[in-house]
Parts: sequence; C-alpha cells; structure tokens
Amino acid sequence: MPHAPRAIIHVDMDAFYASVEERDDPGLVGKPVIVGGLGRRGVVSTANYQARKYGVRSAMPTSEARRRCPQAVYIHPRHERYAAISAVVFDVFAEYTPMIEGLSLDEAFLDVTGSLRLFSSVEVIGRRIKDSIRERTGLNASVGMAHNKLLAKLGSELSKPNGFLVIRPDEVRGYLDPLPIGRMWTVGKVAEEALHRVGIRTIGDLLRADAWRLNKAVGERHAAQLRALCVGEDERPVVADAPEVSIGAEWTFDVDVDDLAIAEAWMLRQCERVGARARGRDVKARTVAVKLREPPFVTHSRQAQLPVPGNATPDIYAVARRLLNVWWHQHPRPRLRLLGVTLSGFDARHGDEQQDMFAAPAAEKRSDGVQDRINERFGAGALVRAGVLKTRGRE
Ligand code: TTP
Ligand code: MG
Repeated sequence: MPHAPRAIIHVDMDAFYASVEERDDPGLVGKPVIVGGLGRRGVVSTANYQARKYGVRSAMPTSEARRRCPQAVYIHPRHERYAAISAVVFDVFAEYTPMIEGLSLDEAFLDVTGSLRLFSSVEVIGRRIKDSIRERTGLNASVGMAHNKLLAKLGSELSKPNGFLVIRPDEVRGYLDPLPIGRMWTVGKVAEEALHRVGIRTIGDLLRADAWRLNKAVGERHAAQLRALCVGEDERPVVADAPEVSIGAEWTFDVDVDDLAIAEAWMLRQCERVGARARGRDVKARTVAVKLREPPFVTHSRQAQLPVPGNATPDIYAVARRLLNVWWHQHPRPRLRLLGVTLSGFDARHGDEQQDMFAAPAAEKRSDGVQDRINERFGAGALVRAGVLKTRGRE
C-alpha cells in the first residue's frame, strides 16, 4: 500500500555561531567574522558569509584562515550562548509538531504532516517558523520543504543563505539532475571517485547510466539504493528526539567563593536558567538537585523533592537554597569552585489544576513569564532578579 504523502521541513540556521556573535555585537555586522579555536592548533568552527568569500571554511586550521582573511574578526566559541539560542529555535519548532529530529544545535528535521489541517500547507508552516525564529532570535534560518527528508534538506541547502524553498514532486528531477553526484546522501569520497571513473558526474548521469556500469562502480546494493535516492525517493522517517530527562545549569568560578550570600546569588541565577528552560518546554519537575564542588575536585550532590511538581524559579530556588545552606553549615570552611542545579522527574504538560499552598505567590510566578519573554528577546540574562545582581562583574 503506498504511504500517504508526508510534509517534511528541514531547518538550518545560516552561519550559526557567527550570526549569534553578530547579533550580540552589532559592531561586527558587515565585517568578516570567523568563530573558532584561536590557539596554535585551533580550527575554524564557522565563518560568516563575508569571510567565506575569501575561501574560509569550517574545519580549516585557523592559521590558514588568518592567511586568507587577516582582516576578519576572530572569536572564540561561546557554546553556552549558542545552546541558549538553539533552545529558543527548538521551542519554535515545538509549536508546530512534536516530531522534531535535531541533527545539531542549528539543524533539524520536522514532520508536520499531522499539523497540515491546522495550518493549511507546509509552506505556511515553514514561513511561520522562519519568521518566528527571526523575531525571537534576530537570526536567519534557511528552510526547505518537501515530501521527504532528502528533498527537504536539499531545499534548505539550495536556497541558503536566508533560504526558503519547497520542492514539489513534479520539480524533483529539475533540481536533482544537474547536481554533482558527490552531493548525494551516501556518496562519500570513495564512491564519488568510483562513479567519476565510469563517467558519472551528476545525478542525471547516474539515472542515465547502464545498470552494469553502475553496479561495477559501487556494487549492486549501493547501486539500487542510489538509483532510488537519485529519483528523489527517501522513506526515512523523522525520528523524534527522546524527551529530556533532566535540565541542568552550572557555573565554574574563576575565584573560589567563600561567601554564602554570593553563593546563593549564583544559585538563584542557575535556578532562573533551569526554570526558564523547563517553562519553555512546558514541563514540571519533581526533583531539584544541587551540585557543589569544593576545590580542587571534590563534588557533593544533594537533592530534594518539590512539594508539588513545578517550574517556577522561586519554588526551585527555595529548595536549592535550603540544600546549599545545609551543606554550607555542615562544613567548617566552606568554599566552592563550582555550583549547579538540575531538575528531573518531569511530569509533562499537566495544567495548573493542582493548587499548592506552599508554592510561590501568584504575582512572583507571573514575573517568571515576563522575565522569560524579555530574556527570549534580549538574550538570557537580560533581565534577572535583584538577588542575582551580586553575581555581575564576577564572571
Ligand atoms: P553548519 O550548519 O554546518 O554551518 P553554519 O550554520 O555555520 O553555516 P551554513 O549552515 O549557513 O552553511 O554548522 C552549524 C554550526 O556548527 C556552525 O555555526 C559551527 C558548528 N560547526 C563546527 O563547530 N565545526 C564544523 O566543522 C561545522 C561544519 C560546524
Ligand atoms: Mg547552519
């Protein structure tokens, strides 16, 4: 029985790390920007499109990038920042489907077949996703749409940067045939060379090739698979990511902390981070665990339950603070090198029907929502509770 047509979207952020850096420092806009290791053996993580004009590419030694583009701005990667922006992007996806297969921080497949009735077409969903990402992060995503993964990904690749392309069944050959065979999924360096030796240089060449010539080049099994891919057939399902089992945030101090008030301020800050992530994912945690590391490497963990599952920062902090204080007073000369908090024991997506007299007052919880929206717009940390300000200038 033939399968009903699917609606697949592939999203890939443009020059992701470099675009985040440009967004955070508008002074960079218009300049070549290269993000990567800056040491002697460093390699380029990514280059923005201005720097790519000079031939700078991902995985190139940074020393070679400096030769090709000495005038570029070179930046050491800030993974935590990219992960935070990635979470905002993935939250946009989750508004359209639970079928999200993340490939990296900046790239995912979505199966939106089940959402078509609500949003009329894959194009409408793709456009809304692209616009929401732009609104909430200030960054450009390239979006490809088609009835399978192969073609959806091709759509984003061909239209990048700032791309948007639907590939319909009757357009498949027009897009695929002229492409170099090396760009086809499953064709690595070895297969590419073997195919070149028998005169197959494009996808169209492969489809016109004699069966024996193709079999001779790559073997019968790969040949059959390749023929299907080259006509644009791809049955691979979108495999939804496993739900998170925990959400954690931690911080390592440059200078060990021996003042409880400062430690508490840092703890509040980590509670805000994990709370925001739990609220963004619409999950409530049962368990709050704190991680406390004494210099140099002795790590203590303490955990406790929330009175009822929750994700409000004041509730999380109430538990984390108590755990921190108990630990602090049990130690003769407490000092911390690292401090962190982790939520787990998630109760997914239940409403607010459960009332709890111990939970934070409603007004304080409302401030979580406002804070989340401001942090989403201006970057995590744009708005923090007053207690957290003690941690500023100590990073
Ligand atoms: P990519 O999506 O491959 O590249 P990109 O987003 O920088 O550029 P574009 O998609 O517009 O071509 O990778 C996403 C991020 O992953 C990238 O910004 C940096 C990181 N990365 C590395 O750290 N090392 C690598 O070798 C590659 C390819 C990417
Ligand atoms: Mg990308």
